[in-house]
Amino acid sequence: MRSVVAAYLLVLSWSGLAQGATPALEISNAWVRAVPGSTVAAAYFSVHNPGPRTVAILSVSSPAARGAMIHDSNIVNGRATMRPHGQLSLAPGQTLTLAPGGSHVMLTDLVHPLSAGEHVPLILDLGGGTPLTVTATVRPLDAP
Ligand SMILES: [Cu+2]
Repeated sequence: MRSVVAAYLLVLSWSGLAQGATPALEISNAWVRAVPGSTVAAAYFSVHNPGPRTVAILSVSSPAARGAMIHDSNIVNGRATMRPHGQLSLAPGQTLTLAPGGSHVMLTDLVHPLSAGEHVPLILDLGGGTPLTVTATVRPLDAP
């Protein structure tokens, strides 16, 4: 009986901790550029690490796409290229902006074509604990 009570108290304090915990990363301005007729789309956001430790986004997934990966854009010999970035590491206090022409999350094999105004969840795996879910808004092709 005593162990049951102890376990119950442990659960209570654990859920209290979880509720009081702030997300490890702060995400703002999450959006996806809609490309009509395309099965791929790029997602962008700003991410800030307010905590005292380095936090890494290990991977990204989305229910809107069968594939998702972090990409870098570069101009090599006058041609735009993309390559996988691996994880995104943020030092304490650091802010990173994923934006057109730079890093982005490549959504591949979209479940259905995206249209402007739609909301797309992005699920960020921070390595352990609950993944961070971000809602990105779809903007039209000509969004800056
Ligand atoms: Cu890409």
